Amino acid sequence: MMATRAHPQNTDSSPLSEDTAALRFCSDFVWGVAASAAQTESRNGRGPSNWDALCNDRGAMLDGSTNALCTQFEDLYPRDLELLAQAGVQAFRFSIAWPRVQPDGPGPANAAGLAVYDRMVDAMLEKGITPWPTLFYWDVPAWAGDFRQREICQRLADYAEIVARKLGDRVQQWIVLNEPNSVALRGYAAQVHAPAFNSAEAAYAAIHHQNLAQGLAFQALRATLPGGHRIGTTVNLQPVRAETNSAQDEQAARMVDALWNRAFVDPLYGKGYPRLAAGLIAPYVAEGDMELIAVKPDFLGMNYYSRIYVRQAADHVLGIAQGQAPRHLANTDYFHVEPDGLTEMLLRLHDEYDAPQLYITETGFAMPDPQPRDGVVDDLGRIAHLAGYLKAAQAAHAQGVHLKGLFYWSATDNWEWAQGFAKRFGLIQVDRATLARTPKRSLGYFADCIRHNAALDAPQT
Ligand code: IFM
Repeated sequence: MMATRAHPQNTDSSPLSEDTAALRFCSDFVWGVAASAAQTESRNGRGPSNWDALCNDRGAMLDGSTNALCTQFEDLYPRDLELLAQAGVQAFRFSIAWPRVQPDGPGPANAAGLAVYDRMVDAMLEKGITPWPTLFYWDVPAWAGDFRQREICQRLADYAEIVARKLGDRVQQWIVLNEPNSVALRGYAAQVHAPAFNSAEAAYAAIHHQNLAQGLAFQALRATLPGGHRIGTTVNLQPVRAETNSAQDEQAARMVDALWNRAFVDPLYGKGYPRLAAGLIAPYVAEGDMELIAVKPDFLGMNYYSRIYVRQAADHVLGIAQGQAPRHLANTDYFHVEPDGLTEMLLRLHDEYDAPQLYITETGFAMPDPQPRDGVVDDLGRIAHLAGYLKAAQAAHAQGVHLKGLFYWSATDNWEWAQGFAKRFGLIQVDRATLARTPKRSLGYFADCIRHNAALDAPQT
């Protein structure tokens, strides 16, 4: 077991211009990076998962890839940690693969699987990087079923307890779920993600059963972990806009806000399901569920990339489809660029949920990066977007939001689910053929921001 080394934390006192000093974050701000097991680890040594099944069914993802190897993080993480530690990164939000811990069925863990995370956590601590594991990041073991059924809730909580028993002596920051809204709506209604269902009822069940699984997992973690821990969760929160100002599109936008944002955050804080969604979800709610779900987390994680634009669409299972974003917005390879939406959502969370401690647990940019030159990938475009988002985060901090940290998505390029390897978000490039890691210039910019604890201007050249 490793002792935690103190961070080189936010102590830089080098002179900043008056303007830049105004762009500082709070003194205990956490600068981190994020990743997930299902997007970085290979299939070796773990049991089959829901995403393996989707790859097998479809033959491959859009770019012809599968998740068989990803970036082989479970073996190659020392190189990633080395580069991140050199940049001064203070925290790593990674995830534990449930199919590695319980590959074949319920009951005791697979010792070799759990040992992988034991080593990973020790390696992070040794480098002065605080581990922030996410327990459920979309990979469900094949034996555990799916979120249409209530049985999966206790299974997920049992798995969470196993991990807490093993790592709780060194891990203090825990994230229970990642983006349950993406899972429910993209996986159960839109057929984009595993398990690729196309049913409104399946999506409503998946909303409630993930919330309930989370409530049970919080209960198990709180009973198991030694003192000093903090337990939070993460939702992909996005302000919603109607594509047009027609009454139908405006109604679609209210519905998406209810199903995408509020159905996951309101019940956490004891507000129950939002009015527009409550009747749809009610068939899955049993007595006592809402009390279990109202865990009031120690912090709330928000993943933010952009706003959502929607329109009414009678031919879609939920009666709603993705709308056109305004044409003036800049685009990355995947999402459009809307830093002001980040400020908007942070202010809303602060106002509506009694000023919780907030972390931006993901934000990042998929860009068509050039080949490395002289050992570096020159990604000025990513830096410009990141600078804009950091300033937007700082604007919320300046208005009193308790913003306590930011995790860039992602540490390295990785496997972007249904998009395969085509979307590259990393601060570190991964060569697909050799898996060699090369730092990008954005890692250097991020390092400068960490050193100054501020949202710095992007370099011009
Ligand atoms: O890669 C994903 C991640 O798995 C969940 N949040 C959004 C990221 C970028 O699309």
